[in-house]
Amino acid sequence: MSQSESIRDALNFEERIVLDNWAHRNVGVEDYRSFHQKSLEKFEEFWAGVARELEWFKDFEKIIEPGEYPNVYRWFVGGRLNLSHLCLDRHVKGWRKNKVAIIWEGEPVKENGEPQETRVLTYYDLYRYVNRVAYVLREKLGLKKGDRVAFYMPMIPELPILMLAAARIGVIFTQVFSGFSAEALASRVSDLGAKYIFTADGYYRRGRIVRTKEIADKAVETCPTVEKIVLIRRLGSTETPVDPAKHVYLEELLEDVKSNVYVKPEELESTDILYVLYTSGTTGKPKGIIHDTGGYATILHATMKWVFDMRDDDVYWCTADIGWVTGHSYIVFGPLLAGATEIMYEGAPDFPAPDRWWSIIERYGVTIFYTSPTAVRAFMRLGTEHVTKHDLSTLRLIHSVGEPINPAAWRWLFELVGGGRCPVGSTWWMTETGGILISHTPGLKLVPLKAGTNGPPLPGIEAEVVNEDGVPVPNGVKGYLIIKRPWPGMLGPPTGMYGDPERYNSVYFSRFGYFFTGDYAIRDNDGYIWVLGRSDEVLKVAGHRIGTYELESALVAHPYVAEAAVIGAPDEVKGEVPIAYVVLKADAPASAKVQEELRKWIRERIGAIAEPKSIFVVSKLPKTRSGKIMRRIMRALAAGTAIGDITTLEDEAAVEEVKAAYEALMKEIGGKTG
Ligand code: 6R9
Repeated sequence: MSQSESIRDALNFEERIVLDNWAHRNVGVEDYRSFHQKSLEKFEEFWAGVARELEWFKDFEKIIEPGEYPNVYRWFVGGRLNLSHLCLDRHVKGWRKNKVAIIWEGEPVKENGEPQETRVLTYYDLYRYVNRVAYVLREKLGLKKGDRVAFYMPMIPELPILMLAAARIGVIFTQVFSGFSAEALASRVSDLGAKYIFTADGYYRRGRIVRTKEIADKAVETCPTVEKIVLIRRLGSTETPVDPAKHVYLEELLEDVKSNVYVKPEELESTDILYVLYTSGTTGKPKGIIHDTGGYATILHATMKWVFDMRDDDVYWCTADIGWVTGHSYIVFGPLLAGATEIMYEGAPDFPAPDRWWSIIERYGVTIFYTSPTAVRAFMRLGTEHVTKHDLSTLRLIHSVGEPINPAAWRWLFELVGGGRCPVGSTWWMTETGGILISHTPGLKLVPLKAGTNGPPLPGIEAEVVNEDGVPVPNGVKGYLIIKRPWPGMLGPPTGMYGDPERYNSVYFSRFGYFFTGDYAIRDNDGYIWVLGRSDEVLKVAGHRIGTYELESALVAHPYVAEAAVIGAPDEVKGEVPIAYVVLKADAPASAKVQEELRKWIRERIGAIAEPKSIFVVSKLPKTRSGKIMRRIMRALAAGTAIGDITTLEDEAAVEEVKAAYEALMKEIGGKTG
């Protein structure tokens, strides 16, 4: 089998477009390879050079050194800096002072279809607002360096403002996605030991109001460390009941704070924690991924240049939610570090009409667009006219993120959205990596674009594809993606994972001795990486990361459920969707309502994004003789591929049952999963 055949095979691609005469191609793959090689040979100097392009209060003395625990590294040791200073003060000292930083658009529209609310914040506006909020945090809420807070915030400008205000005074924050349930919020708040939860009275999503305050109220019942809930008025309504013992409005705290108050940015150590972001793993509760200050700033600075080629006249739009790492890095800190003008949108992509996104691109003249394959596939179903009726000719660069991009989605972005002019990349990275590590680099003008690949590893990044034994596989062969050297932006000191250095090591380093991403990948003869998807029990549902283990734990916590197994099944739009098989307890009521009840339970325990597409009640799960649930078999059934060897199975009848349940559903709905 030729190399390209095996890649096609692995990715199930019928077609791959290789744009050899790409406009952004200045030099060939060979030149990139030697450039990349040099960056690795002079690894420390290379990263030091990138880091020194930022403004440091105090230069670092050491580029990298091992931390207290194995595989934890301290980057730019001795250096002092502050992200709030880099994103704001640095810009307002110069000509960017009155440059637009954020153009925000709320979801609700007027009768004529125009947005009801937009807010335009210049760098100076942001700077003033952040200083006032930082003052409130420090002087009125008594927060100081090293304290922890939680944000449970929707997509309104106060979220980046809170993040920058916390960063300004060295307060560690975690932002919890506003679609998560009270229970998911509570577990993150408790793990971090947050003193306050900041949330909005509510927000708009697809024409409905989501009352985040009510969810936060429920969450704090089990969070003893929380002193108060600080509310941000988004709905503007007076109907939100507040209890002065439990709640305070940020607005009120700001009332008597001078408009020109200045809070000096803390001179933080490069190794100080900026934030903790919780993400799903294969076992146990969500993991608190630590990001440091100096390394994180460096990877973001580098990737804004190399990957996004950010220029001062660009209008940049990343469509993610700030609740996920993409929003942290590429809505808040990355673009603001780069002094960009960016769009921030509150609501659903297709509300009130399927052209909302394309109308936003036209109305603000967006030039750089960062989005996800799931969103593209959802739009593809709605027809092309919603896109073509808008003038998208301002766009010059498009990237996607979150999951592998399929050829049809790539083509749609390239031809329809980008008009055949714009490079369309697929940037690979993870919550754990802090920033993009594998991508085309239009800003370096070094690599020819190849459709559908992630691209070569960025300069200074050493990635490898290995087999079970950690031995590199030949080009064109599927293996596991590992990152062989530490990189700036990696999980930060002191423990990599918040409060759990052992788990940090066992999850990422025990298998290969190097950082294991959890992904399958192929490297081609040009050295480009094609990430194929997760090799473990982590799902990417509509690009959102969800652990099957979290879902299973939630299901077995229900009084009716004895056992549960959750797998990912292929889905045309969302890429993957959870499917659950449950064995009920003997005394559980035999009722068709059980499924509905369990769905509701998942929504309450985790959030609507984790709701299984189907829940099957079976009498037993396929297990090995040692009692391990054979998810491989269940996945094969759901994907319609060969089941393979089942000789290790404890009871073959269980397979038949799972298969029958699945087929019955297929018959009922007539075709694809759903
Ligand atoms: C940024 C983000 C990480 C997982 C990662 C991989 C998948 C992300 C990808 C991609 C193929 C891309 N992934 N980008 N797969 N091509 N361009 O998504 O972080 O939520 O932590 O997920 O997402 O499987 O391991 P996170």
